[in-house]
This record gives sequence, C-alpha cells and structure tokens, in this order.
Amino acid sequence: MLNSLLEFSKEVQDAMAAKKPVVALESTIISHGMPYPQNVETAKEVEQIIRDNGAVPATIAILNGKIKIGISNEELEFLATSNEIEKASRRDLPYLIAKKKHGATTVAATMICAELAGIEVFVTGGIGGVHREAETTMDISADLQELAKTNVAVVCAGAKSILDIGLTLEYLETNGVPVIGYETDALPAFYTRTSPFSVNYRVDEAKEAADMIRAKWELGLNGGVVIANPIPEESALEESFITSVIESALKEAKENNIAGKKVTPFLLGKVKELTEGKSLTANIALVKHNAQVGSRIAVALQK
Ligand code: PSU
Ligand code: MN
Repeated sequence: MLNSLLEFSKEVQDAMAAKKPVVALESTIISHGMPYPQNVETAKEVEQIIRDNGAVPATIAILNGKIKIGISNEELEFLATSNEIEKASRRDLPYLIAKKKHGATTVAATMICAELAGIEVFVTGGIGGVHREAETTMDISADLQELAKTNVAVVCAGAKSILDIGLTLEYLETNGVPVIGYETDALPAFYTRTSPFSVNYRVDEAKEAADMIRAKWELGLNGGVVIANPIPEESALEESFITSVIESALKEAKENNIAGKKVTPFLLGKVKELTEGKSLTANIALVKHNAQVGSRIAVALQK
C-alpha cells in the first residue's frame, strides 16, 4: 500500500539501490517561498550542489496524490508556476493524497515523506517554530512536532526572527531535539549569522554531526536533529535593518488578522517586499550553503 503512494525518480531509485547518500529537499520553498523564475533556478542549482558534493538530491512534493521522491524538470516547473499547489503540512497529507491533489511539502511533511522513503538528511532554508505571541495565538509550527518524533536530520540556517526564537529553542529542548551549530556557537537567525541565543552543541566537521545523528538513533531516541548553518558572511543582512522589516511585517499580519497556515507565507512575502528583494538574495545564498553542508553530512552518515 505504502509503496503505491511513493513514486521515486530514476535518479533517486538508482542511488538508493546503490546505497549512495541521498538528501531530501522540500517544495514549499519552491511553490510558496520564492517567486518565479528564481524558485526554479535555485531548486536546480541546489540539486546540482548536492550532486557536486557526492550525494543525490530528492526533491519531495505531492503530485496527483502521489508522494514524489525526486521530481523531473517538468514537475519542478509545474510546482514553481501553478496556482493549484497547496501548502502541505502533516495535517494536509491525507486530504491531498485521497483527493489526488498537488501539494508543496513543508518541513514537517517533507520529514514524513523522507522517513517513509528511507532518507536521513534533509536540507532546507528555515524551519517553522513558535511564533511571537504564541501564548495567545497558539501558533506553533507543526515542524516542531515533527522534529520531536520523525527520524530525519534537518539542515537549516537557524530560526527566523519572525518567530520567538527563545520559545522555539525551549520547545525543541522539551522534545529532546538537539540543535547543533555548524561552525558556530551562536544560533544563526536565517538572515544573520548570529542571534542572542546559543546552539546546544557545536561541530566543525560533517563527520561530527553525522556521529551525533547516528548516536541519537542508535539509542532509539526517535526524532530529528537540527543542524544550524549560518548564512555566508557576504550574503548576511544587517541586523537592525532586518529587525525593523520583521517588526513591520508582524504588525501588518496582525492588522490583517492573518492566521493558520497563511501566517508564515504572509510574513515571508512582506519581508521580501520590504527588503526590495534583498531577503530573496540572502535566502538563495543560505539554501545553497545548506546544500553543501547537508550533502557532506549525508556522505559521512553513509560511511
Ligand atoms: N521558513 C522560511 N521559508 C519557508 C518556510 C519557513 O524561511 O519557505 C516554510 C517551510 O516549508 C516551513 C513552513 O516548513 O514554512 C512552516 O510553515 P508553518 O509556520 O505554517 O508551519
Ligand atoms: Mn502556524
């Protein structure tokens, strides 16, 4: 039954048969996170970076109710341009699959599909988290629940300050999800290399990260690991600039009563608008950097 829901691309199928390292990629970033044509260009470049670093990319999405593990150029173009693609998190998967619809998978949904496919490493930009004022809105991303229970290591550029980073770290701590800094002691905040928060543990090599991930799962401690990899220095945004942009975006979201799954895309869209594209350039640079680090970790895990 499960096998009939999963559809592997030939590249991924061959890689898995040959026990080559595979890296999962999400599709919300393609359909809802970046504009066309940068979304397609970035997705292709990220896939190539993964190949250049000795692993095989598996972009994950729901198409016609099937879970695609690896997509073709035509499918990528469709995900990047169609307005029929729904944002798919854990709770949306049953509907999309039963109704044979299309969905762009969030971090949570990509983790679920990656685990089903047997993929251990997943590269993305930023994870969802506990939103600011969550004590009244209860807005906590399903990504955190997924990190609590699903065995996939997620390489990201830390948590964006549209979130309450402190509460996000508390949530991860409660659920036993290690937050590992890649060549950093400070938790990166997506557009900036640092934040006022520290990571739990620092590693300076892919093998160190791979050893910790392996140790967690060998102990039977289910759930993910967050690898926080700072944006390259030359692409980082100025902290006071991005902070004021985020404040305006949050204010506008509140005034417009944005709630539920619309919150994160609304905030990301506003940030892009208010930074006149600077956030997009930063986003592209950090995802590529994550692809480099993530594929090295996948290679180290496979050894
Ligand atoms: N953060 C980003 N870019 C993104 C997302 C988050 O910087 O594209 C997307 C990811 O797919 C993430 C999702 O899993 O938003 C979280 O949505 P929510 O907060 O509704 O759980
Ligand atoms: Mn939410």
